[in-house]
Amino acid sequence: MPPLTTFIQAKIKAARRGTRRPEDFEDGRVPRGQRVVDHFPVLDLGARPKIKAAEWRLELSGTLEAPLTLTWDELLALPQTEVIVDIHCVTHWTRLDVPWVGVRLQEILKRARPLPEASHVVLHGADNYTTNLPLSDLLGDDVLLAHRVDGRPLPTEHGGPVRLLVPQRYFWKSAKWITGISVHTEDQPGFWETRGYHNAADPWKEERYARKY
Ligand SMILES: Nc1nc2c(c(=O)[nH]1)N[C@H]1C(S)=C(S)[C@@H](COP(=O)(O)O)O[C@H]1N2
Ligand SMILES: [Mo]
Repeated sequence: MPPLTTFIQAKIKAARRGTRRPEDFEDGRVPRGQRVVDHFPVLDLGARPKIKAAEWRLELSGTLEAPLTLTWDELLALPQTEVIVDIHCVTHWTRLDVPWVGVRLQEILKRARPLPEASHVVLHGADNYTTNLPLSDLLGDDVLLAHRVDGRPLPTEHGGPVRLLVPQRYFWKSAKWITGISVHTEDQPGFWETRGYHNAADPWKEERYARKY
């Protein structure tokens, strides 16, 4: 990988080549600095682990009263939720009205019972990717362990069989191939957060990078 500054600058330059449709931001629907795309870009570290649904496990560990491991069958047996949400990537693309199906993370957390001092989580992908969020960011009704998108099973390149979906944050917070959620009493910056990305990642505040590039 080239030095990070070069890498981020190249991404920003590429994104600026795109154009925005005025009608998308006039109604306040698209955050500043984003442009709407009609396709579904694939972005990751390149490993793309192939996980069979029957072999997928999600381990909830850390500051919990009832740590647990969830299987695919257990996930499907929980109440299923559909959300239609816009997703915003820090590399400046936005996809509108993306339909997802999955289980609300609050359902799982309810079972694992975070202890009173639990405040932050680290999301772990099977490719060793990590990203961090405050526990409170995961309690929204639109935060899913998603296993379907666009009316079909979540494809491997988008994090299938199961990924996290956190629509209220830039998309790097939505860990693909999710296999672990560790709950902590302190914040622990993840892969991109230790490499210059903003810790909080709210697209409506343009929290892209920890410093200006
Ligand atoms: N496990 C894992 N999750 C990941 C990543 C990754 O490299 N590994 N990349 C993140 C980034 S930077 C983005 S923009 C989105 C891209 O998701 P997509 O490929 O489905 O568009 O996944 C996020 N989740
Ligand atoms: Mo990203």
